[in-house]
Order: sequence, then C-alpha cells, then structure tokens
Amino acid sequence: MRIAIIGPGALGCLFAAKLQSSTNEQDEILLIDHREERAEQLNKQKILLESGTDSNRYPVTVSSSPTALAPVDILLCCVKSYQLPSSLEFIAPLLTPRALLVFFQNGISHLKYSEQNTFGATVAYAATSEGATRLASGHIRHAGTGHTSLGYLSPAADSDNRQLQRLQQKLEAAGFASSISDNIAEKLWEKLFVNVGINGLTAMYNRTNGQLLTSCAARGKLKKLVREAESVAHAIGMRQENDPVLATLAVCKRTARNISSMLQDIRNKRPTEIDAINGAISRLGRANGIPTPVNDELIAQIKKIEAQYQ
Ligand code: KPL
Repeated sequence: MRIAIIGPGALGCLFAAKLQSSTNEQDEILLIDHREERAEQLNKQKILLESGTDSNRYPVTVSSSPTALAPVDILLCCVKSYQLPSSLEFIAPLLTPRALLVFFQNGISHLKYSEQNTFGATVAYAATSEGATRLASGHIRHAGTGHTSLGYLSPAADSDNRQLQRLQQKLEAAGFASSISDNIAEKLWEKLFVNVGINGLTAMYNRTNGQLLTSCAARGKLKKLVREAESVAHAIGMRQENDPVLATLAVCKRTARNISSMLQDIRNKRPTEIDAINGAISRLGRANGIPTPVNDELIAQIKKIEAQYQ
C-alpha cells in the first residue's frame, strides 16, 4: 500500500515517521512537501522525532514532485486549512478515484470537500488529539499521545469502509490509538469546541494551554467562547453528549505544558487558523442569528497580531 502524507509540519512529520517505522515491505510511506529545497534537506537529515527522553531519526522519503510519482492508495492531508486549495492542486497527480483522501484540519471549513473537488478521490475526515510540536524543520516533539477518530460524513460503500479500516490498522500498528466513528461530524465539533476555547486565547495571552486555567480573565473568556460555539451548534442541530466547556478545561489540564498550534504560528509569524476555528463559529452564528461577540473580538485581536508581522 502506498501512503502519502502532505504537510511536513508537526502532525505530518509525526504520522510519516511513525508509519514509516512500523511499515512492512509491501508498504511505502511518502512525505510530500511543496518546497523543493526543504524536501531535499529533509531527505538528507531525516525526520527527527523526540518522544519523552527518546530521540530518533526516521528515514522517510520526502518528495516535492507529485508529477513524478505514481498515484497513492491513501493520502493523509496534514496542511493548515487555509493551505487546502493550493495543496489539493499540488497533489492532484497522486489522486485518483481509487484513492482515499483523509483531511486532518482543525475547524470545520474543510467539510465542504467531496469527490467533486478532490479529483475523484474518496473523502474521509479525521479528528486527532495527538499533540505534536515543531521544534525546527523536520524536528518535532511528540508532546502527548492522543486519539484519532476517522470517518465518513455520509454512509460509504463497503470497499471504502474496508480501506478506512486498513488505514486504522496501520495507525494502530504505528502506535496511534484510533477508531472509526459513525458520527465524525460530532467528533470534529468536539475538537472544534476545544480549539475555539484554547487556541486563540493562548495566542493572544502568549500562554501555554495550562496557564489559561490559572488566570480568572482567561478562564472566563474561554468559557464564553465555548458557550457561544455551543449556541451556534445547537442552532444548526448539532448536539453534544458532554459539556464542551468542561471538556475544554479538561484538555487544558491534560495538555498543560503544550504550546497550542496557534501560539506556535504566532511565535513563528505564520498565518493562523483563526478563520477556520473561531471564524467558522462567527460566520455560522451570523447566518443563524446567534450573536458571537467574544469570538468576534478574539478574531479581531488575532488578526491585529498577524497584521503586525514584519
Ligand atoms: O489541538 C490543539 C492545538 O494546539 O491546535 C490543542 C488541543 C489545543 C492542543 O494544544
């Protein structure tokens, strides 16, 4: 089986390295990077993965030329949500109607993808709580193990279900706890609530996830952000089993030392995913007559920080 991962960020490198280390002779793992120089560099230096006190290099093949490669069986899409349109064009040569394309983005803006705009590839979605931090190009820390849910938005053909099961088995063999969900939209929303409450605030206050709990102001804002998202979810008919505020506070505690992906973006002066996360809540709120003032304010603050990048 040929599995490619696009996006050499923290999550992409983590999946590529661990899948590579557990692969059998029939499988091939490829990491796709649109930047040629960086791909060459990664091929030379290999992926350096730190986990606890361990540190290992993984010889993953990195390519920046999808046109020179044969189509793949499975493609894990680990780029940021705002990079999706250009990334999909770039990986088009790898996609056929036989391919399974799995989206790992934060937020819900990417739920619009289907076979019609993915060159015929079957579309599945993943919600993962694996914690990975990019320390430098191709150098990552597996900050915390999590769980990956995989699923289709609507009922799928038997062959597509079998392919998703094969992927799940590969992930398990690589050490990633995972399961197939028959309600992936709910899992994506559960993750969205957490990201709505944590990512923008950690970026604005320059705090770790755990430090949000020790400030009354930050904790209060976190609750309001998530409650607004919950009202929007209810307005569009999404129901949750668990209280999303309690779930978000629990993630702050569990990932206390994490630098959220949005704070990492701000510190590295990269565009953030604020539009795909809090922006999605604000847009859906407007469309459904639900006010989201705390989310709107946070979006404005983060955009202001982004506008100040040199
Ligand atoms: O998903 C995350 C992120 O940083 O994007 C959380 C759960 C907030 C962990 O840091």
